[in-house]
Amino acid sequence: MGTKRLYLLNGPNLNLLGKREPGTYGKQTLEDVAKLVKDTAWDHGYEVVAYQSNHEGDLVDWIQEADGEAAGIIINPAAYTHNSIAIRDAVSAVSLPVIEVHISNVHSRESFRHSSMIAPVCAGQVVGFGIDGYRLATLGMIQKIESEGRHDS
Ligand code: DHK
Repeated sequence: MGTKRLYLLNGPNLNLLGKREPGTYGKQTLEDVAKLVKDTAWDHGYEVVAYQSNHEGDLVDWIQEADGEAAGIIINPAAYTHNSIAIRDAVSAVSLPVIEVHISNVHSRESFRHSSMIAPVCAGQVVGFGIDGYRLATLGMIQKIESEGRHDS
């Protein structure tokens, strides 16, 4: 059981949202993403802890930290999606639902983006809806938590 709190984790280069390849990732910033998730969660009585790092180990640490602190994790592992056994193992190690988000449609891009190391151990994946994917993931996560009775306060 977890509290009515979600962790929002974003991986490498997502601190550059808004200026990074706007044709692919849009013009909105990481602050906009955090606000969207926080507002969506708040409407359903959930709070959000949001972190971003360019370092794999930070993401592993926060996934571990979320166990006991949160009821679910929404993560965009960014480039680590495609190669991180460490993040996959961390997701497998915690007893929380995890939803993977990608802003772009990774399946219409280079072939190395088509596979995810993390998705097979996640509860679900949202891909290709721009930053609105984070809102959709938040709603899906809350629905899952509530229907499975995973929160305790
Ligand atoms: C973000 C990245 O930084 C890429 O490395 C992934 C993902 C796709 C996204 O669409 O959010 O391949």
